[in-house]
Amino acid sequence: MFRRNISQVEKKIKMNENIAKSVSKFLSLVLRHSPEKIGLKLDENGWADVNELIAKCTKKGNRLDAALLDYVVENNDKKRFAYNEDKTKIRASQGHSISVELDLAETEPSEYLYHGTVGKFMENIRNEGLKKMSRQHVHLSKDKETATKVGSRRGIPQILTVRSGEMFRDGFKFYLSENNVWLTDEVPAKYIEF
Ligand code: HQG
Repeated sequence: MFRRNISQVEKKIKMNENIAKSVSKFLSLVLRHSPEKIGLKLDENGWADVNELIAKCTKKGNRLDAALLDYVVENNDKKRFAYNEDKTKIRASQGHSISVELDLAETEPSEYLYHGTVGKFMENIRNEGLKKMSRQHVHLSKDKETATKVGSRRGIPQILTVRSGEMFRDGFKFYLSENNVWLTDEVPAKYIEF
């Protein structure tokens, strides 16, 4: 009896995790790439009005309320989303393909940062370095473990070491997103250890 209750609780937790994951995916879509999918407008700094977001997601069949949004913001594995101070607005902390001004302060990086990618991109990266591709920045990780996870999204991960300290001394700018992802405009191949 007791064991059955535990397994029901476990099932419920799993169900809630799945819901939170699908909300996170949907929020990534509308807050980073395609707000127009639900008729949402972001301001120039990437902020969406919380009430408008909830209403428009729900209207499009992705049921959302303030409590679920709070849960996702709080428990998201990468803390992808953040509220403003009075919680009337929300935005993605990084990863945009649409042009937004995140107003991040320039930050001095550690001597090395890491980038996780996959084999099929290596030849291009050797030739032309790391490019933003469809996003607003090149994304770098502070440790190899995180970079490995990033690379694994696409296949067998290949980890590149970026000489970020040297880049910074040479005048390249670095930014740290609110959820601790390092961002820069490009990484020329000469700063990459393959
Ligand atoms: C590759 C996730 C050919 C690059 C992650 C990557 C991250 C090149 C892909 C965030 C290239 C772009 C971003 C070049 C770079 N030629 N390929 N010159 N330069 N590439 O998804 O860094 O879970 O835009 O190696 O955790 O993989 O969504 O960038 O494989 O933080 O929150 O082109 O997305 O975060 O892919 O990932 P992406 P990324 P979330």
